[in-house]
Parts: sequence; structure tokens; C-alpha cells
Amino acid sequence: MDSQHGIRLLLLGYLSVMASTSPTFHIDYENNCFRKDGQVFRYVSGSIHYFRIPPEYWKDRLLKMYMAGLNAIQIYIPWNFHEATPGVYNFQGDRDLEQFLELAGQIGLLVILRPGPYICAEWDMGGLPAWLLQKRNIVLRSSDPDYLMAVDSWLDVLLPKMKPWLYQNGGNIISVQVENEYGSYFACDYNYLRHLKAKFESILGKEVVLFTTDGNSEKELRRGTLEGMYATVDFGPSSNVTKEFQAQRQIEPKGPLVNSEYYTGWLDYWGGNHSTGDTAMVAKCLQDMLTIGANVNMYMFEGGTNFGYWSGADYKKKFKPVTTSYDYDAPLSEAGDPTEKLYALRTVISQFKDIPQGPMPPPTIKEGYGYVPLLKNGALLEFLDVLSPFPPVVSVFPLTFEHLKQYFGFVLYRTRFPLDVLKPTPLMAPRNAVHDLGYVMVKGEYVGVLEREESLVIHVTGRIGDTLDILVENMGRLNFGADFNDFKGLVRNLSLGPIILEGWEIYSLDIDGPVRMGWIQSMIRDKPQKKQHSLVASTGPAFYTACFQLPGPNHDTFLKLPNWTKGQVWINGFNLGRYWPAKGPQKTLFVPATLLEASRPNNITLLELMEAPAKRWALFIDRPILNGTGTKRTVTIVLN
Ligand code: 6GJ
Repeated sequence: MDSQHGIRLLLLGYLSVMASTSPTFHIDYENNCFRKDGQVFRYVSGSIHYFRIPPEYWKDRLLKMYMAGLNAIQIYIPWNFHEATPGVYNFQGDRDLEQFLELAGQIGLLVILRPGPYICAEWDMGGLPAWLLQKRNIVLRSSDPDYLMAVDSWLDVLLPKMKPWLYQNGGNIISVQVENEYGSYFACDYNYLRHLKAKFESILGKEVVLFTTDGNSEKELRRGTLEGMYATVDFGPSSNVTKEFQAQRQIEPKGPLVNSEYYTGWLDYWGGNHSTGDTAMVAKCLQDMLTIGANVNMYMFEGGTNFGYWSGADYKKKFKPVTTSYDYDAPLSEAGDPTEKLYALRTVISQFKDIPQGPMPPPTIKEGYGYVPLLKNGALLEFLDVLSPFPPVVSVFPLTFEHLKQYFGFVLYRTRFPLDVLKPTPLMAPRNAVHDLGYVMVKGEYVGVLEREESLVIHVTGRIGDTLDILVENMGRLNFGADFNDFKGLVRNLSLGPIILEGWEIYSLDIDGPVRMGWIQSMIRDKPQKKQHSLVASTGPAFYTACFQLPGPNHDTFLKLPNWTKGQVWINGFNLGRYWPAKGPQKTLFVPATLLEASRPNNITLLELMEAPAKRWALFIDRPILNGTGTKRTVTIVLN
């Protein structure tokens, strides 16, 4: 045998060994299943959002999901969480996606990746960065060139990071979703889907299993998928799962049955009722789907929290902002505690696959630290020099947040009375000019609130030249539906009686920066607090703070704000999120132990936007209250 032939035989032998050992994951259309390394594989998966959980708790949640019997997790990747500013990428700390994938792999969980670029998820603008709106008439989720250029720049950073994590490359990502329920979107732009498919394949390779997810109707599926991407569906508990999968079978006559979002609960909106999913129904339908061999991802398995300003909004007859809690009545609670729903689902799963032996990690300790008295530090208007160190933008007509290149939080719009107005006169925000709430002050005195879809008129009086201030709050951008170019701020003109108000000073406010740096606490040290008036209720946007020492170790706890109205709260400089007990249903905010210090005083900072109670207490209790109801009418004061 000549040497050439010998080398050829050696090479063939090596390749056949390699081929038999290199990991594979693909769809077996003939047998209507997935195959992992050549073996039939069915996933029982749960959705978890790393961006809604403190990174110190990632392993805890993942381990509980594994011990519940899951063999996979499903994660979204919010583009706006990683590219807050065009071209500036952040994958560190609570954004360390690869650390999250590493933990999942260590625990033995495969990953179903959903990088969007649009993800919905009750997340601000469905995960798209609001700076896309710099181009006012951009057509999001389409082949709009400006949109695609931004998408490509983002995917050129993200997808190469994800490639080594593909199962075929030795990682744990078994499949990748393109877009999200595109069939529900008005554009139906196949060129956009083709562009995304080509992009994903060009970077991830052709071996990766690409799929789409749509509502389970033939119409949505046809609009939301393309040849070469496996069409899957989503639906909640049903008494007839065979019927529910019919739509998928119309599009995918062969291949595995997949429910990519099996709803275990549902989301909450401020002012609505707390949503729940009946455990028995959720468990029974899961059993039915597993019985017919379907692959199921439970949405959510662990919901978590919309910290900061990240919650999104929906438009169902009116603007409906999502709450800070994303508990979702999921099998793992917002605080990561196994619920009776988790054990019911684990029992079902155990009928179809081995469940890891050993104890379920216990709930973390929850502690009720009790009452902490809060002191008023001053009205927001007193601190413009700190919160808006640059001169205001001056404009004849109001400008949006996006025009100012501010995307979250608050902007102060200041104008002056154009004439004497001695009788209560309507200050009007026609056609929902305020996105989303505007707290109105005359000469610094709070007079009430203009609220998108709720209150578009407020009566005021004043003298010519008096300041008329409107602090506008962004409550989260629409994350679903046709027109979610959801600009924030005063998006149209206001009028005072018949007069269109002109001549605005617009203050972009950075509150998070100074609070993160301990500004108020340092101010208190430098300038002892004015004696607090005998405790009376106080109205209008103002800061309240406290310092408190824990009696012992730092444990998870829940912050209740009895008789407060609405605002934002920071713990040790971390933006915990929005509170709105006056509307509910959420009455407490989850405070992870990881935010608290046992060895030194902790500080809490409130920006109360409407009315603070006479007795200004924060109360830390050992359990959540997510199903409360609204308690207080919105405060409206007419200055006489
Ligand atoms: C899914 O569609 C979405 O893919 N879904 C919901 N859709 C209802 C739209 C409200 C009008 S609610 C919970 C989930 C997530 O938003 C998911 O991202």
C-alpha cells in the first residue's frame, strides 16, 4: 500500500471517529422529533430572564429549575440591556450573559436562545433600544435600512459571542429563535425575516436549528415564519392540546410538536388585578402535551423583577404599563421560592423523565425588618442644580425624551403663565400629549397630575410669568402591537384655555447618577436637615430618605410603603423600581438580600411623585403582597 493511500485511510478513520463523537442537534422530520447526538430528544424547558434576577441568584434559580426536572431553559436577550448607547456594549455583571450560560451548562441545562432582536417580554420597547427612535419615522421590525443597519451592528457583536455556546460547538445552546411572534406584527416583511435568517446562518453556521414562534393560528404562523426556520407555536392551558397543535401541523406537517411559550401564569398591569394561572389546569395540560410527545417551554418558570425603569407596556383599549414585579404566578416566585405549582409540575414531569435525586433547594430566608422612618429632604425642584447640571434646552414647543437623547426616567418641562389666570382654567393635554404622567406645579406648588389616557385636563390659576412646571415620567414603552414607536415626554403641545403654551425650558434629569453616588446622604451630612414640620401629608415630587442598620444578616425582604402614593425607590443607590400602591395590585417590592449590607448602615431613597403620608414610614416585611387593590384617588389640588 503506497503512503498516499495509507494517509487517506488514516484521515477517513479520524473523520469517522470525529463524526461519531462531535455533538449534533437537529430535527428528525421523518420521526417528528429532535435528535441530540443521534438520540431522540424531547425538551421540557422553562423560561427564565437573567436580566430580571440579581446575578448572585442566577445559580440558585437554575438549580431549582434543574431539580424540578427541566432539561432545558429558554432565555431572551434584550438588545437594549446590552447596548444602551449606540456602539457601546455591556456584557458585565448583571449583563454577563456568558456567565449565565456557563452556570446553566455546569448545572446540566441546555439552552433555547431567543435573541430577537425584538423580544416583547413586557420589557421596554420589546427589547429594542429607544435610541432607534432618533429616526422619528423608523419602521421597526422591518427591512427599513436604518433599522437593519442597527440590527446588523448588534448581531455582529452578539452572535459571534454565542457561536461557541452552540451545542454543535461543544456548548449548551440547542436552538435559536429568530424574531418573536412576527406573525402578530402588521409589517409582514419577509425581506426582513430573510435578512435575519441569512445573518444568523452567516455567523452561527447552517447546522444550528433556527425556529420561529407565533400564536397558534395558521394566519400568524404563515406571516411569522420562513422556509428553513422551524415554525413553533405558543398557547396557554387548554383542554384539547391536539387541537392546539393543529395550526403548527398545517405549517410543519412533519417534525416535533413544540409549544415555545406555555403560559404558567400571566403578567400584571398597574391598576389591574393580579393575574394567576390555575395550578391544576397548568399541570393537566402539561401532562397532555408531554403525553403526545410535544416539546414544551413553560413561560415563565421564573419571572423575576423589572428593576429600574425596564418594565414595558401594552395597549389594550388604553395604555397599560406593566408592574415592577414580573412574578407571573410562575412555578418559582419572583423571589425564587419553589411554589406548589412547581411541585405539581415536577410530579407531571416525573411521569415522563427521570427527576434529579436530592432535595429541592429551600426558599431563601425572608426577613421582616420592620419600620424605618423616612425624612423629607426637599422637593425635586430644589435640586435642579444637582439633577440637571447643564442648562435647560430652550424650545418654542416641547421636545420628546428621545430628542433630548434621554430614554428613561424623568424630564422637567418648564414654561410660564402667558397671562394672569385668576379663575381655575383648564390646562389641557389633548390627544394624550403627556407620555406618560405629568406632575404639574405652579410656582413650585403641586396642583395635580395629567395621566395618559386617564386625565387630560387639570385646572390651574396663576399670574403672568409664574412658573408652570410639568415633571414628566416615562412609565415604560409599548412592547407589543403595531405602533410601538412610543415616544416619551410632552409629545404634543399643551394649551392653557385657548392658548397653546410656547416657550419651554426642558431639563433632562439624571437622578440615578447622584443617588448611586450617595448624593442625598452626603448632602444631609453637609447640611443638617431643616426641622421637619409637624408631620402633615406632603404633596408633589420630593425626595425622602432614611438610613437603617440591619439587626443581623442581610436577608431577602419586601418593601411596603403604607399610604405612600407613587414613585421610584433606590436601595443603597440601586434603582429597585417603581412603586404605586395607590393603584396596585402590587403593594410590595422585592428587595433581594444582595442589595443590603449587614455590616454598615443601608440607605433608602424615595422619589414620591404625588402624596407622602403624614407618617412617613417604610416597612420591610417577610412576604410579598401582589394582589392588593388601589387605595387612593389621585390627588388633584386647585389653587384658589
Ligand atoms: C408573548 O406573546 C410574547 O412572545 N406573550 C404575551 N403576549 C400577549 C401580548 C399582550 C397584548 S404576554 C406574555 C408573553 C410575552 O410577552 C412574550 O414575550
